[in-house]
Amino acid sequence: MKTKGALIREFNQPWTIEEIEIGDPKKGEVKVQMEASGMCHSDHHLVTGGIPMFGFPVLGGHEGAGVVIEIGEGVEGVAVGDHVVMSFIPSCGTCPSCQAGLRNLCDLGAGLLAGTAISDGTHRIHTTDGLPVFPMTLLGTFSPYMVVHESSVVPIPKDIPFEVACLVGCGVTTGYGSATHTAQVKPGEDVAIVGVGGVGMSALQGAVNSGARYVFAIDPVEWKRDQALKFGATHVYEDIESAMAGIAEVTQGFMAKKVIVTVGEVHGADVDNYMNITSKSGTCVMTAIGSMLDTNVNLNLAMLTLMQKNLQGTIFGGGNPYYDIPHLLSMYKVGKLNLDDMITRQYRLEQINEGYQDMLDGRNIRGVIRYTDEDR
Ligand code: CXF
Ligand code: ZN
Repeated sequence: MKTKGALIREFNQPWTIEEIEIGDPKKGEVKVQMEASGMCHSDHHLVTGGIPMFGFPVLGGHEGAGVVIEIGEGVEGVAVGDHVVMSFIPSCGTCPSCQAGLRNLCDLGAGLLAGTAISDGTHRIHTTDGLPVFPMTLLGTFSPYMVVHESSVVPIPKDIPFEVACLVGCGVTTGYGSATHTAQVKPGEDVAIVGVGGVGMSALQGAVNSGARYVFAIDPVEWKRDQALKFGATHVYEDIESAMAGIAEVTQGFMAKKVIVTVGEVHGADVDNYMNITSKSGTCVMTAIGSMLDTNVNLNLAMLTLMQKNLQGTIFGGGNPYYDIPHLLSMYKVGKLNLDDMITRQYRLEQINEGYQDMLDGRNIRGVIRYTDEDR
C-alpha cells in the first residue's frame, strides 16, 4: 500500500514527509494502523549520525501505538482489531537471552539498526521510486501504517488512549525500569536523576514509587525542574556543579545511593561528574545513549575501586516488553503512574520538525504525533 512517512535522507537535514510503499505482512508479521507515536531523542541521534542506521533513507519512529488491521501467516500472539504498543526491542521468547529472562536483550535486537525485516531479511518499505527504506529499530512509527514482526508488538487494553499508550514503547518503560529494575531503588534510598525529559521523568516516578527518601532532579531547563517537583522530586538543581554541592549538603556528604543518567545525549567526558554524585557502594545507571564514536570516558578509576561504586548500563530499563508494557499501563489506569502530564504537546506528522525543535529547545517532556485521517 501507499502511505506517508517521515524520512531522513542524509545526516543533519530536516525530516521530510514523503510517500512510501509498504509491503503486505509476510509470515509472522502484522500490519498496524498507527494512532500515535512518541518523539524520542534517539530518533534525533539518527539525524546527527550519533547512532547511524545501516543505510538511507531512514523511516524514523520507535515509540508507537495503534490497531492491528491485517495479520500474516502463522501470527498467533495478536489478532485483527487488537490494540498494540510497539516495543523498540523485539522479544522472541526463545533465544538464549530471552530464555535466561533477559527479554530486553533478545538476540533479534542485533538487527535494530539494520532496516531489514525479522521474518526474511528483506526490506518491507520502499520509496515510490523503488529504493529500500530503513525503518528505525525494526519499526518506523513515523508513518500512519506499518508492517512489523509480531515480536515487536504487545497487545494492550482497549481503554488506554493511544497517545498515552505509545509512551511505554520506549521512554516510560526505559526510565521507570532504570529506577525499579536496573537501579533497584529501595525504600529510603536517595536517588539523583540527571536530565528530566520523558525518560528522566519516568525514572523519577519509578524512584518515587519505590519509596526513595530524597529525589534530586538535575536539568538546565527551569520549566522542567518545576515539572520534576510536581512529579515528586524533593530537590532540583540546574547543573551538575550545583547538584554536587546541594546533594552533599542534604545527604551530609554521603551523596546519592542511586544515580540515573537520562540526559538527551551522554558524553564520556561527563561520566566522572555522574560518579561523583554517586555514594560509596552506590550505582550510577547509564540510561542515556551517546555517539557510537564516543569511546573515551573520564573516570577516576581509583575512586571507583576505593569507594566500591558501580557503573551500570541499561537498555529498555532492563524490562520485559510483554510484562512491563501492560503492567505500566495498568499502573496508569489505577492512578499510580502519571502519563497524562508527560505529554506536553501533540503534533500532526507534518509538524515533526517543529516537534523535534521543541524537544531540542527544552519545551517538551514528551511530544507525541497523533495520527488523524488527514495524515493517512
Ligand atoms: C534506542 C537505543 C539505540 C538504538 C535506537 C533506539 N533506544 C531508545 O530510544
Ligand atoms: Zn526511544
